Amino acid sequence: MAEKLKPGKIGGELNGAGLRFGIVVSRFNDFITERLLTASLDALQRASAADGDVDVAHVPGAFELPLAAKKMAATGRYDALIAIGCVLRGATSHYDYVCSETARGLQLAQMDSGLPIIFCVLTCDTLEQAIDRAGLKSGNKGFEAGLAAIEMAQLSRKLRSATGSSSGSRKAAGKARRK
Ligand code: INI
Repeated sequence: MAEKLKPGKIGGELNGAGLRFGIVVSRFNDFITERLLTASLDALQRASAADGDVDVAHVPGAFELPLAAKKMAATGRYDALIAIGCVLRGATSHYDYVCSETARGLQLAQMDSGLPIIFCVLTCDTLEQAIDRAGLKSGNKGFEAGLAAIEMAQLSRKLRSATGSSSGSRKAAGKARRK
């Protein structure tokens, strides 16, 4: 019987040394968002990210996260970004607009820039649900976001160099021939 195919694995290891991270944090519901930020920084520090390689920018609310993330991405300074916010359901439909436009804007910024932007925006019905996700019963989503940022930054680096050594160089060779 033929041996099972063993595919090459491209993984992003959890080592933040030498990588640069930008974090954009919403001030709205800062009782929650500052706890998420602390946990994100903790994850980055435990994975050996250096002080000078992490920047934090604050914005008024979750709705402002996408533009700030897009501008941070455009600096070309970072290997990954983390967007931190907390939207709590109120009595009107405002919550739905803020949630959907924040998620849509962050995904657009990520896809337009090609830079990983980790979605650490809690969207909760109650303050209790948010507290549970910011360090209580359900762990801390900020810590998970820090780990996701490292993994995606590492994976992106590997995919960049994989592209450079195969299809990327083929594309470059094709362009050179056409000139
Ligand atoms: N912004 C939040 O980050 N969380 C919320 O729960 C929230 N609520 O409920 O209104 C919120 N609103 C503000 C919004 O993000 C913008 O800052 C504001 O509309 C100005 O553009």
